[in-house]
Order: sequence, then C-alpha cells, then structure tokens
Amino acid sequence: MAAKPKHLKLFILFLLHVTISPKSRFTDATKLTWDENGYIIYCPCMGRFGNQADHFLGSLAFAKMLNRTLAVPPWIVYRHHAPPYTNVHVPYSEFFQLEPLQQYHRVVSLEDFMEQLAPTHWTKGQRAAYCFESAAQRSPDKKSCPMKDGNPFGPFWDHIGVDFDRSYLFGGLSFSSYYQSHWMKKFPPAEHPVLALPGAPAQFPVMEEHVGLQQYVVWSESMVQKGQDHINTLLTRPYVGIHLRIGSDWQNACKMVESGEAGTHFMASPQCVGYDRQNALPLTMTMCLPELAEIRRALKLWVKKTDAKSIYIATDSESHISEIQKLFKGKVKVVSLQPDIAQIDLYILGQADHFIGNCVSSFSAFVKRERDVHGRLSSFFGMDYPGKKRRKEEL
Ligand SMILES: Nc1nc2c(ncn2[C@@H]2O[C@H](COP(=O)(O)OP(=O)(O)OP(=O)(O)O)[C@@H](O)[C@H]2O)c(=O)[nH]1
Ligand SMILES: *[C@@H]1O[C@H](CO)[C@@H](O)[C@H](O)[C@H]1NC(C)=O
Repeated sequence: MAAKPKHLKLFILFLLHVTISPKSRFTDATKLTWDENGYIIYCPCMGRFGNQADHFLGSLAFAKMLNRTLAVPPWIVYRHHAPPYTNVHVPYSEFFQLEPLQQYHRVVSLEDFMEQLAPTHWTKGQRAAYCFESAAQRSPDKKSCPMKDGNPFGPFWDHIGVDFDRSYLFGGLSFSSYYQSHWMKKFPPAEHPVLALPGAPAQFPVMEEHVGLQQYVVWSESMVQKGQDHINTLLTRPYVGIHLRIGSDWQNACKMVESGEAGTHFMASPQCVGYDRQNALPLTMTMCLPELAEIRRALKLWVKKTDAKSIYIATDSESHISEIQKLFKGKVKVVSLQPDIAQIDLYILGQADHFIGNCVSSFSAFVKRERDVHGRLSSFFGMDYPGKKRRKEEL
C-alpha cells in the first residue's frame, strides 16, 4: 500500500491547516476554484444593518442575473459611541450561514475571495473599480471612481486590503433586470473578471421581486443559540415582540412625513403601504413615529388576540417598559434586553408569536420578511392589517 504514507501526510497537512487558519466552516480553502464567469464585489457603504440587508438581497439577485459569483461582504457596524470607536467589519457568517445562499446562487465570502483567489487571480496592480459616471464626477480628474473617499469607503477597502489601479465608468444603466444584456455586453467576464463597485448594485428599499430572497438568509448556529437562550430564560410563550424606532434621528426623519415632503413611499414603507405607488395606502405620522398611546393600543389588541403571556421590546432608545408593565397590571411579563448586538433583537423579534413593527424602518423590514418566510404574523404601529385598507374604509 504505497499510497498510505502519502495520504497520511496529506491528512496531517489538512489537520494543521484546519487548526491554524480561521477559515469559514463551509468553504474548504483548498477547494475554492476560480469562476470563469467572474465575480461581483461591493462595499455595503449605505446605511446601517437594515439598509445593508435590503441591499444585500438586491446584490444577490444582480449577481445571479449576470451569472457571476457574489463575494459576500462583511457587515459594516458603526461603533462610534463605544469601543473601538471605529467601524467594525463583521463577516457575513458570524450572523448568518453562507451555505443556504448557495441554493439560490454561487457565493463566496469576500474574506475567502481575498485570501484564496485574489492573490493569483486579482492581483495588485490589476484591480479595477467600476462606477457610474456621475460618481466619478466627485473625483479630482472626474475619471476615477471615488472608491476610498471618506467613511465608510476608505476603511472598508483598507480592511479588505484593496487599492484600485484604474476605473471603468458606466452610464445609462441601472441594476434592474431590464439591463441584463447591456451589462453582459459592456463587461464580459473574460475582460472584466471582477466587477468591484463602490456601493451595492441594488436599490433601497429592496425591490418587491427580491423580498422572498430573505429565505436564503439563515441565522448562524451561534446566533440561534444565543437568541434561543434569551427566549427560554426571559420569555413565556406566547409572546408579542415590538420594535420601537423612536430615537432622535428617527424623530427628525419622520418630520418629513408630517410635512408631506416624504410621500407614501418613504424608506421601507412599501412593505406596508404597498409597492404600487398608484394604489399605495397613506403613510401616517403614527406609522412613522408611534406615540405612547398608539404603542399601548396596538399592544393591548395583539396581547389579547394572541393571549400573550409576555412582551419583548426592542428599541433604538427608550423602552417605555414601566408604562407597558403598568398597562397590563403585572399579568404580562415585559422584557427589554437592549443587547449590545442589534441582531439579537432581530432574532428574538423574528421568533415572536406576533410582531408589531415600524413600517418605515428597514430594521423592522428585516424582521417582517423573515417572519413572512415562516408564515408568522406581523403588523405595524398605525396599521394592524398590513397591505389592507383600514377596517372602516373597507365597509
Ligand atoms: N439593538 C437595537 N438596535 C436598533 C433598534 N432599532 C434601531 N436600531 C439601531 O439603529 C439602526 C437603524 O438603521 P437601519 O438598520 O438601517 O434601519 P432603519 O430603521 O431603516 O434606519 P435608517 O437606516 O437610519 O433609516 C440599526 O441598524 C440598529 O443599529 C432596536 O430595536 N434594537
Ligand atoms: C453560469 O456560470 C456557471 C459557473 O461559471 C457555469 O457553469 C454556467 O454554465 C453559467 N450559466 C450560463 C447560463 O452561462
């Protein structure tokens, strides 16, 4: 058996390899092969988690449309109020599993792409940036993509370890499926193997046709464990989860609803008023910024309807926990964790027996999409039956 020692040697090398390098659990480093149909890489440079998640779904669809592998970027978390006081880049797989995404389309983590593929296939000196002509207008020579200008752009590409050597500009295109053949013709993978973009090739909010891609965004085992631990120790089912988006930045944003500047389609609002502008339901101030009276009203309704034994409050600022406790006179347990990691709130809200969200918030939208995938009911402040006219108007 001459082959045996060789196998043994390979096995030992493999063991060394898995113990030394902190690789993703799903892609064995040695197995990553270059995709001749090319790659898409982008910076999730707009907004915080909810915005980045909306953009992620659209980017996934765009990569599939061009039949390029998507290099899944880390999430950018802004920690400016607490250590380390800078942006933190959290690998996708820390919150979610990479594997389920493969059921929809080919993906690789951006970290693995840089570590294993870039050194031989996307080498220093040949890294091109791709951007809209309009974006290049901001650069001094008006011909370069401003890939690393400002925050979070610079820190992101520095974190990944990328400098750009030249730029390709485009115009008269969008990321929608209408332009598929335009993209293919303009940037064939043989000449343009890696499309590196300053932002997500997607719209905000997520397009209606991409909402269902949420099914491929599956929590990581460690997130499930942490989230489930909290649910088991703090809450009694059935429980109602609510998202209070009421902080000062939000109060400012909602002024645009009050003044009428915003219209019915404002940030994530298509999720509850409907995507079709012509037939969209009105967007009210109560939906954007529910007052305590509305929070009380909606909670009373849904706690009664679901016979809830506890309430979970996720909030960007105040929790109103004592007011809510008083409302139920101690008969319902009221919990607000205010976790350091916002995704813990998202997980717990996703698992609730009923969820009351904020229609305008993309943070709420993440929860709503996930619940829809699993057939769990959701409502919004100011709208108990999403997508439907008020009861009164129906009569
Ligand atoms: N832990 C926690 N954080 C929250 C909550 N609501 C908002 N945040 C924080 O505020 C951020 C809001 O930004 P997004 O996630 O993009 O969602 P959005 O509500 O559409 O807000 P904007 O992007 O500011 O328009 C979140 O990513 C969280 O970091 C909450 O209930 N719990
Ligand atoms: C898409 O890309 C994959 C991987 O490179 C390839 O095997 C497949 O044939 C491509 N499909 C089309 C329709 O070009």
